[in-house]
Amino acid sequence: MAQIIDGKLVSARLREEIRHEVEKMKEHGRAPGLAVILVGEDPASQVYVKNKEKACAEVGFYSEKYLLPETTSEHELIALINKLNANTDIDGILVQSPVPKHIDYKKIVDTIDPSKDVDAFSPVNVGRIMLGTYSLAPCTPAGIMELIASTGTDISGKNCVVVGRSNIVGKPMAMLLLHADGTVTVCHSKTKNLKEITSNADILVAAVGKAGFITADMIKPGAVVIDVGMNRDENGKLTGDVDFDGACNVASFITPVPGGVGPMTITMLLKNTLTSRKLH
Ligand code: L34
Repeated sequence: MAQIIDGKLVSARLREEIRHEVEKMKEHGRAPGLAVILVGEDPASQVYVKNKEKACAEVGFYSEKYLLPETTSEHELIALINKLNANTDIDGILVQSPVPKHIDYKKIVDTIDPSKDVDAFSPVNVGRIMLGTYSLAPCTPAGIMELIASTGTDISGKNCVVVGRSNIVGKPMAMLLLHADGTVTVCHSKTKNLKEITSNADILVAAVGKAGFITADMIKPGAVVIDVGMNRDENGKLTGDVDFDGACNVASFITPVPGGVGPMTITMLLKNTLTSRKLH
C-alpha cells in the first residue's frame, strides 16, 4: 500500500516557519502584504480565495481581498492593479484565474509589477524560471517539489513524467524537475502511447483536469504519484486526476485530493509573498 503524502502536514510545518519569520519581521517593520482579486462568482474560486485569505491571517500577513462583480471591465481591473502596484503596503498581487471571458487574462498579468507577481505568471518571471534564476516560484509546481522532498526521494536521474502542459502547472513543473536533474517527459492530449510513457515514470505528476484519468495500470510499481487534479463530480465532491484507490496498490507514495497539492499551492503563495516583502 502506498504511503499518503499529507499536504496539510507539510504545509503546516512550512507555514509555522513563515509565521515565525513574520513575527520577527514585525518587530522592526511591516508585515508582508498580499492583495487577492477575484472577478465573478465561480464557487470553486471563492473557496480557493477564502483559503488564501485564511492562510494570510494564520501567518500574520496584511491582506486585502477584492471580490469584484462579473461585470467588472478590463479597464477597471487594470486601474485597480495599477493602484496596488503603487501601494507600498502591498508586496504581492494575485488575480485568481479564471476571469470572465470579456477580460484578457494575459493583459491583466502583464499589468502586475513583476516584483509583486507572486503567482510568477508574468513573462519576466516565467523567463527566470526557464533560466533557473527565479526568486518567485510558480506556486503549484514549487509546492509539488516540497511534497516530493518530504518523501525523501532524490529527483536526480529519475524518470519524471508530467501529464499536462498548462502554463500554470505542466510547463513550469517540467522546468523545476529539470533543474533538479530529473529526466523529464511532458505528455498531453496529443501524446501517443501515453500508458507506455507513464508506466516508466519514477515520479508521475498528473495535471490533466479529468477525474480518474490516471489508472493503476499506467503507474510503475513504487512510483511517487502527485495528483494535481481538482475535479468536482455532480454532487460537488472533489476528486483528482488519479484513480486513488487503484493507484494506492501500485505507487510507493501518493498525494490525496483534497489535502495534497491544494494546500501546498497556498503555502508557496505565502512563501513568495514573504520573499517579495524582503525584496521591497
Ligand atoms: N492566479 N489562479 C491564480 N493563482 C493560482 O495559484 C490559482 N490556483 C489554481 C486556480 N486558479 C489560480 C489556485 O490557487 C488552483 N488553485 C487552488 C488553490 C487552493 C486549493 C485548490 C486549488 C485548495 O485549497 N484545495 C483544497 C480543497 C478546497 C476545496 O474543498 O474545494 C485541497 O485540500 O486540495
